[in-house]
This record gives sequence, structure tokens and C-alpha cells, in this order.
Amino acid sequence: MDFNAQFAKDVREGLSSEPKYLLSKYFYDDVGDILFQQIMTLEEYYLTDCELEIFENQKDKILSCFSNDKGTFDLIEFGSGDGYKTKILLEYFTIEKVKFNYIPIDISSSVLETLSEDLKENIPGLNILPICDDYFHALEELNKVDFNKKVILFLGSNIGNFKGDNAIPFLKHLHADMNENDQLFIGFDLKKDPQIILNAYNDREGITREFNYNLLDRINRELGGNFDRNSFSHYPTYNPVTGEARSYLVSLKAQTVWIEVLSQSFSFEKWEPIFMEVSQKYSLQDIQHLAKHSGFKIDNNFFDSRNYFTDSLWVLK
Ligand code: AVJ
Repeated sequence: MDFNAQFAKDVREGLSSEPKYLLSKYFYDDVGDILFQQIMTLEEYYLTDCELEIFENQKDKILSCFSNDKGTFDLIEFGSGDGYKTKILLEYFTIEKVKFNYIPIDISSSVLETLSEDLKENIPGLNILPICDDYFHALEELNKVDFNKKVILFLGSNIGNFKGDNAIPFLKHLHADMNENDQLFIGFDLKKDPQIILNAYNDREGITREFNYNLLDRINRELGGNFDRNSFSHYPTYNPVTGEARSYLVSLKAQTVWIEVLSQSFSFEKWEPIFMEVSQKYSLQDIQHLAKHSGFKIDNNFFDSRNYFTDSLWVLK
């Protein structure tokens, strides 16, 4: 069997830990990409709508922040996915005849290909340079050959997959790869009515549950596992004190799972959880704290009309 050695290693580590965990970055295989796109259209998953509203209503202000000098700039997007929201900005910038290049970076090649084809067809005249790579590797390679001002987009509260201060090393690394006039435009899901947050991760259609189950299926498919998804229940939580939305898969019985590629079995006690994902929520103070401790200064915060979400524009301190 041809398998991803890093995935195998991370699964072994996670399932050997106490408490057990899996890494949420592995949600996004071809099936997971589609499920996440479905999540973004859910009534309960307000995050996407908020960011769309911010872009729709404030694109002129956003543009004037990005292109304050007259030169060409690079719009670099980390984890572009299907670029659904970014398209609003790309269309507007193109209509306004702004000189910029769009550089989406994603580890999923299928998602990048779909995005490039879509954009080439629907936004003629757009300069697009997709890079299929790890974010930092791509950015460092880019820095060697390209000296345009860079605006880095990290949207959708993707940063929330780091719990609390764990985002700081990531942000510091980003800081180290940025030059004086570069900007970081970063989406944060804000603390709000805890029930609204919990519902976003506990949708009635069960797509989020499916998204979590898919990682068990992926282990079965790629690593020769024999997980029975029906003997796990999906349990999402939100803690308003820490701002952490978490999801777990809880074993409904004592059971043993065999993973062929690892030649190893993992036993679960009845009610033993696997921690699957954290989606951190932030106060404005939390955001201020992250910026300060990673060497950035907040230049501007853009909010939706309900103040559920902010896209925060950061510059080097
Ligand atoms: C893509 C990490 C922003 O945490 O809200 C959606 C992923 N997980 N529903 C999030 C996700 C369950 C999402 N991020």
C-alpha cells in the first residue's frame, strides 16, 4: 500500500496518547474538502456569511488599505480552499484595475486546480500563481525571487485551529518571513452567545459529524484501519471561559481498532474520547494579545454587522 508516512506517524502518536487525539489538518482529503464546502453553506455555520458580508460591504476600504503605494502587490492566501469569499475581492480589484498578483497556497492540489480553473474562466485578466505546498516553505521560496509588497490572507478563522497562545509561534514564524511594508489580513471568529457557537459545530443535518467521521474513514482507506464509525458518537463542546469549541468522537463501547500500516492495534475503553479539533474563539483583547506577543500591530479591524467576526489587518510593529 502506498501511504503518507507522516499521516501514519501522526495517527500512531495521537492514538497512543492519553487522552487520545487526531490532528484536524487531516480532515481535508478529497472527501473532507467537499464536506467542508458543505459546512460553509450551512445555516448554523455563520463564519462564512460574516466574512462574505465584510468583503461585500467594505471591499473599497479593504482595497485602499492593501494598495496604499502605487506598485504591484502580491495577494498571498494561506489555505485558499475554493476561494469562494476571496473571489469578491479579486473581482473588485480586477474591475478597479489594481496591479496585483493572486498567489493561493494550499496543500490540497485538487482544491487548487479547481480554484485556478474557475478563476481563469470567471475573472479574465487576473494574474494567478497557485502554489501547492506547505505555507512557510512556499513563502520562503517566494521571498527569494519576488520583491513585491505582500499582503498575506489567512481567512475564515483558520488560526482557530491553534488553541489560545499556541498560535504565537506560528504568527512569529510568519512575522520572520515578512518585510517592513507587508501586511497580514487575518480572520478571527469572536466570542459571542455560546449557543450560537455550539450550534455552528453541531448542525442539524449532521454534516459536521460526517466531517469528523471522515477522518476515521480516511484512516481506514489510507492506512488499512478497521474503525467502525457507528461505534463512536460525535460530541461537540464550547467553553465560554476559554473560548474553545472542541469536538470529540466518543467510543460507545470497549473496542480494539487495528491499523494495518502501523501493524498495531489501539484499544478504547467504553466512553473514551478522541479529541478531534479545537476552533478557538476570541475577544478583541485576545486578538490584541496575540498581535502584541508575535511582533505585530493592529492597523484596522473590519467587522460584520452583528459583530460576530473580524478580519484584522496587521502590520509589523
Ligand atoms: C476551517 C478551521 C476555520 O474551525 O470553524 C468547521 C473547520 N470544523 N466545522 C472551524 C471546521 C468543523 C473550521 N476552520
